[in-house]
Amino acid sequence: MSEQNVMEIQVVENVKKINDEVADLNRASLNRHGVLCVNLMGSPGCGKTTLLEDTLKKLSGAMTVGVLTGDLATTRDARRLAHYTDQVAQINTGRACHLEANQIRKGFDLLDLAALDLLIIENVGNLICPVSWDLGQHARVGMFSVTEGDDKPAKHPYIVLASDLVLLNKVDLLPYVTFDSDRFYADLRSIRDDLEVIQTSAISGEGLDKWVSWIRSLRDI
Ligand SMILES: Nc1nc2c(ncn2[C@@H]2O[C@H](COP(=O)(O)OP(=O)(O)OP(=O)(O)O)[C@@H](O)[C@H]2O)c(=O)[nH]1
Ligand SMILES: [Mg+2]
Repeated sequence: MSEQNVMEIQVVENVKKINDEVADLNRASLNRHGVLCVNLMGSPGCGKTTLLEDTLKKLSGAMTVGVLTGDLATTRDARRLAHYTDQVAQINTGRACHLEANQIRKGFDLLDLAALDLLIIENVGNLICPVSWDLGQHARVGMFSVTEGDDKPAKHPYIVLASDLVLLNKVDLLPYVTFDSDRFYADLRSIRDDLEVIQTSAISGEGLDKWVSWIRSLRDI
């Protein structure tokens, strides 16, 4: 291995170490303000923002919810969510495929943490990169959808390993797509047999109450 390669590996390791330190600072700030933080991760278009729109509607009046939403290039998700909360900010990552802890720290300045009960981070649509970057969240949620294919847990085991809950979204489309639920669950169980899975649909509303109850139960931990 050349000297240059060794240097490159060290740089990446240092960046990850700094990220983890900032993530710990984020967690401390959240704890100081009594804010529960959930990091929602899933592929592009699996339905993250739609789920958050429904979540904000369901939690309206019960919890004050803020959202930091990550996207490469647009403010569209933040604009959608701004219909339901004024505690929302968009983080544009440029070419980066995930959010990092320092971006969340800067995002805190755009929100009133003291006013929040819950902060949800919508990570950049990607099943791989977000998994490796601690943001200071208390829980990670991995989201799949039936239109992506039943092989995604097997092909992306690290999001399964890192998640505290998995959502399987767009189940209203099951009659119309080729998706073998048995295979999906067998693969997922072979990676983590203890992991809770909630099937959700923005169209039928299936699973949304369960999802909201899961969030509420986190506050009791
Ligand atoms: N049939 C069906 N469509 C859904 C469901 N949830 C979301 N969609 C649709 O899927 C598309 C993508 O939804 P978004 O919520 O924007 O997905 P996202 O994961 O936030 O996408 P990115 O932020 O680009 O990664 C939209 O056309 C939604 O209307 C669902 O449960 N069922
Ligand atoms: Mg989105």
